[in-house]
Amino acid sequence: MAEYIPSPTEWVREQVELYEGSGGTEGATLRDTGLPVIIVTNRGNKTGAIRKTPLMRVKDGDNYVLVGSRGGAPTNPVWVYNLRADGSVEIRDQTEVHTMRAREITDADERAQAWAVAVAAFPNYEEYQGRTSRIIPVFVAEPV
Ligand code: F42
Repeated sequence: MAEYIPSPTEWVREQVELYEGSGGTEGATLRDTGLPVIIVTNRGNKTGAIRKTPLMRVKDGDNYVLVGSRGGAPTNPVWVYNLRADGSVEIRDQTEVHTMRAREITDADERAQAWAVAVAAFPNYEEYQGRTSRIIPVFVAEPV
């Protein structure tokens, strides 16, 4: 079985530990916002190791929209490269775990629609896009 490598970022690592450790009954929101968070589990494209990334929960029908905002940082989060290489993911949404396939949205209309759903769920995404000159990558995870 592949090794699990926790995030090097302390608050992120702690959220994953609380969320996964409680089976999804604790740690499922972003700090004091009360807004729901999911945990995306996937493989690192260089290490092959298991990676777990908390993201805001953006539900679009049966799908989840994954936004590589990283707070508007100048570079993409590393998980974006992992998902571009291999879109197989497990998504934990509180106590439910779904096996899904993530693909990056490249079509402009599809991206605009998904972006609107994302901003409705987490308005800060708009501000994050304003902070960076990169186009924030957007993925959709669909049930397999
Ligand atoms: N980040 C977002 O981008 N969007 C969100 O909606 C979001 C919400 C959120 C909510 C709660 C929370 O606790 C965190 C949240 N974050 C959100 C932050 C998110 O969880 C990530 O921490 C952030 O996006 C940064 O992702 P990252 O993949 O760049 O993580 C870094 C810190 C990291 O783990 N780096 C590893 C390291 O060791 O430096 C590398 C991990 C990795 O995948 N390595 C690959 C491998 O093969 O294993 C190599 C990949 C390569 O190409 O180099």
